[in-house]
Amino acid sequence: MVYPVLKKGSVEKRFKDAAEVYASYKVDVSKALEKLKKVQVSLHCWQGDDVGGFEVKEDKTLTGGIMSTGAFPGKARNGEELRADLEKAMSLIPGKHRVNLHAIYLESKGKFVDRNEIGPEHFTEWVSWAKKNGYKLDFNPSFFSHPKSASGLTLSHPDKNIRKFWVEHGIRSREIAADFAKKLNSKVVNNVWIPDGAKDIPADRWAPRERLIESLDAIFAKKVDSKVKDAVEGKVFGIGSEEYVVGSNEFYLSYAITHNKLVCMDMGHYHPTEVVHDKVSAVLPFVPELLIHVSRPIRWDSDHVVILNDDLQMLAKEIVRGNALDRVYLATDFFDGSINRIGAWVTGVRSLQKALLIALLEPSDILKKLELEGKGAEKLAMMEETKTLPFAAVWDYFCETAGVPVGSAWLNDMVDYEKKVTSKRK
Ligand code: RNT
Ligand code: ZN
Repeated sequence: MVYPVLKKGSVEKRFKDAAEVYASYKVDVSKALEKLKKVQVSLHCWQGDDVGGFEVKEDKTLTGGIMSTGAFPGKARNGEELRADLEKAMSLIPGKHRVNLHAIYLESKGKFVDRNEIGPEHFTEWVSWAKKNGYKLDFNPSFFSHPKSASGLTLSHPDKNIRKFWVEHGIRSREIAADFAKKLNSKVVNNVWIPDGAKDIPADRWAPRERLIESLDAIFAKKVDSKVKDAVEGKVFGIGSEEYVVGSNEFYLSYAITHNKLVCMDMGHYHPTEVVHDKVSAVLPFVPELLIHVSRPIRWDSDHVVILNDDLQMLAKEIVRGNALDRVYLATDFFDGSINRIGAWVTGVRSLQKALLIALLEPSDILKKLELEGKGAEKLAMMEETKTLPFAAVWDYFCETAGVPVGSAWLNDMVDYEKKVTSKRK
C-alpha cells in the first residue's frame, strides 16, 4: 500500500486556521514550536537489535530480568548496520536528537574485550558518526548478559572480586561518557541500571544494599568532566527479581538526593497503577535534574513501543506545566523485536513529540486560574475541550517545516528501506 502524501500547501493552510483557534485561548503556537524544536530526545540504540550488542562472543542471550520478544527479520548485526538504521529513523523524526548507547555496543575489531577492559577506543566509530551527523551521544554501562551477572547480582554481589569487576566496568563507562562529552562538546547522560535482586524472600535485604552503596561510591569517586551527568535507575521488580530489587526506587531516590545524582525514572518500573507523571514535581525539587526512560509497560515492564496514550500525555504536561523541559532528559527505552524496528523507533519518538506539542499548546494559564478560583466544572470542561483542539495541524506543520514526511507518509520510507535494506539481512 502507498501511504497518503498530502498536497503541497494544504499543511500550511490548516496550520494557519489552527493557530487562530489556539490564539483565541491565548496560546502562541510559534512559541510552542520553538520550544518543541529544542527538545532533544535520546534515541536508544538497543531497539535496533533487540538489546544484543556487538561483543565478540558466542552467547548473546539477553539476561538481567529484561526481555525482547519477537523475531522480525532484519535486525542490525553490526555497528555499520545499526548506524544506518538509526540514520534512517532520524530522517523520519523532526528535529535534531541524541543517540543513547550501551556499553555492549562497543566495536573491538573482532577481538573479545571484556566489560572491565572497555575504553573510548572502542567507540571511535560511534563518535565520528555522531560528529558527522550532528548527533550527541549518551551512555549506559551494561550490567547484564554476562557470565559474571549470571547469579543475578553485580554491584551488590557478596564476592568482592565480582563486585570489583563491575565497579571497574562502571568507572570505565564513565570515562567513555567523559570522552564523548569532550569530543562532541556536549552533556552526556551516563545511566546506571543493574539487575540485582532476588526471586524469593531474601534472608538479608540489608547487606546487598550496603554493598551497592559502596560500589556506587567507588564508581563515582573520580571527578570527571562536569558535562557527564550520572543517573541511577531503580525498579520495582524484574523477571527473576520479583521479591527483592537491591536498587529499588526508594534506594536510588535516596542515593541520588544525597549524592547529587540524577534520578532515572522508567515508566515501566513502578506498580501497574502508579504513574510517573505525578513524580516529576515531587522529585525534581530535590535533585539537580531528572532522566525519564520513556517506555510503555503492559501488565509488567514489557517495554512496548511508546504511543500517544494518557500516560505519555500526562508526563509531557507535567514537565511543560512545571517549565522543566531544560531539567528533564527524555530517553526512549523500549524493545519490541516483533515489528519493523525502524518503525518502532519512529513511532515512539514521534508519539513523544506529539505529547510534548499537545502539552506546549495547552492553555495552562487558564486552567491554573480556574483551579485557583475554585471553578472546578469549568476547569474540567476546559481540560476536556482542549483535548480536541486542532493540534494535528500544528504537528503536520512542524514535520513539514522540519523537512520530514507529514502524517503516515513516513511509512512509505520505512517500507522502502525494509524492502531494499533490512529484509536482505539473513
Ligand atoms: C531495565 C531498564 C534499563 C534497560 C536498558 C537496556 O529494566 O529499563 O534501562 O531497559 O538499560
Ligand atoms: Zn529503563
